[in-house]
Amino acid sequence: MIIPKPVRLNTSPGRFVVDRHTALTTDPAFSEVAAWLRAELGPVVGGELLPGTSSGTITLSAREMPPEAYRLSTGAGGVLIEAGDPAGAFYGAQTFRQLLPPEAFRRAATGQPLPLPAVHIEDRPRFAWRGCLLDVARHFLTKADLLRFIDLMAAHKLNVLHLHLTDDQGWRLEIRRYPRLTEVGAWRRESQLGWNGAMDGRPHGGYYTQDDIREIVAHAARRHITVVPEIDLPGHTQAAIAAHPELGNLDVPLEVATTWGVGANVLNTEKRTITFFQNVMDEVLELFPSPYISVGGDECRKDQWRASPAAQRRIAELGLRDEEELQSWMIGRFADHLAARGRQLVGWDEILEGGAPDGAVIASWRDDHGAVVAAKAGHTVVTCPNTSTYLDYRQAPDEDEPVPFGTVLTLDDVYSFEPVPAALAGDQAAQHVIGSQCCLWTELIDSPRHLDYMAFPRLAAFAETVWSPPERDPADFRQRLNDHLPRLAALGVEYRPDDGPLPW
Ligand code: TNX
Repeated sequence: MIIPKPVRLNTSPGRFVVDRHTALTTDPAFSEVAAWLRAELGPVVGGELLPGTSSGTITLSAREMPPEAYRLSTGAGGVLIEAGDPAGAFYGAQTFRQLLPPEAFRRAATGQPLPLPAVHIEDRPRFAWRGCLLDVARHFLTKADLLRFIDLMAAHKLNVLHLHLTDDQGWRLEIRRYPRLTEVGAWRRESQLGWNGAMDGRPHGGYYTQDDIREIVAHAARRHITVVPEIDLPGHTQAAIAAHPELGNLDVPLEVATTWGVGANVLNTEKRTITFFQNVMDEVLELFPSPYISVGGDECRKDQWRASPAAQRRIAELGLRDEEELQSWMIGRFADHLAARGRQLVGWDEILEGGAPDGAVIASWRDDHGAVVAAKAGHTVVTCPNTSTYLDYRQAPDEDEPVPFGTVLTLDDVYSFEPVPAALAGDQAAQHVIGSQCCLWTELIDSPRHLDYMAFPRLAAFAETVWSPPERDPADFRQRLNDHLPRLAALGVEYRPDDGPLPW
């Protein structure tokens, strides 16, 4: 039936039918949820789901309940969704939609009545951070495709979109103060076909205007998704340096990167470079209301700093031990800047290496070590170990899968992921793990179709690891997935079939 699996679900005899006469009544607190439900279901059943109390009514009702929790009762008398906040009501509405036949997910105006079984469901999420990282830097995703992806996340009750906006191969966010970041940084000549492959011969680029971002953030907010922007630094910055050579360490001009891997080009540690990025951050903060802002901090190669007299002078002047501490000092400047504006810095686990600033949220991707160290040091932690959550890795060791990248990560691997590291089991520090995210890096994912194929159905399995209670039953999940795949198909998602790859 439902994915992610609800905490409690009881079925009883009887059913209800949503049709063009069905009414929808809401507590004023949930009027946005009601509007969403009307927009999704109205066209399918050929009605408007107007307020009223006809024989068949869907009711959204406010109760004292924990954040994001809901109760859903359906039966001959109608549908009752109870929640304590709009997020809970929204999740109740999402579950309600999954009780309907898959046709409920279509865009066609079939006008057909939609039956649903009688159930009683009580549900609430296990974790507060149920995320998905999307890399729009390596390959740009248009606004329309991004809005659609947000809808798909919401259908799986995910609530954080970690948007990786900048990298060596592209800068995807308009910054009014520094237009060259997108004029130059958003475009590249061509890129590698595979990891070490030939060039594809296709120029690539694109960026979001600030108006686009406002629309994306508002669309996500209506679906109870927080967009956490990432401006990755001091590594992964070649596109920015291509646009503004004064940010780099070399005197030679650079172009936006056209190859994959961990680049050698990193920001210099001049005061004006830090000011530059603080100014960038100020525009980011205006656009993204998220309490969390990521400055990346991953995979920063230190060779250029080792070779740079200016960086070495900076180390001496600050009394630092080495380049790791220099990176920490730099990250610290952004932590302070964000904290003074009421936001919390997010960084990858590498920022622990030279000491992470107090209050930093650690996104731990390499293995559990960083997560364990960070949690024990009192940091808030989001886990996303690549070996369990990287959906850019292929789903089977099959030559018909798309050009391989990383290791193999099957649907079962994702389903069996436990967000709290085993080394923290039973430890007080486990409380610092606020959730997890799956990650879609897009070096080799160059189209929305390819993104669908890599994301689904594994994202559905991931959603269950962060929403549902920790017990897992793979056979039960497979059965529910059989109900779920037709929903994805009705939504037009080109998911990977369970019995083998589509040939790519
Ligand atoms: C590592 S995860 C990266 C990304 C790559 C990814 C590919 C992380 C913080 N850095 O830059 O895209 O691997 O799977």
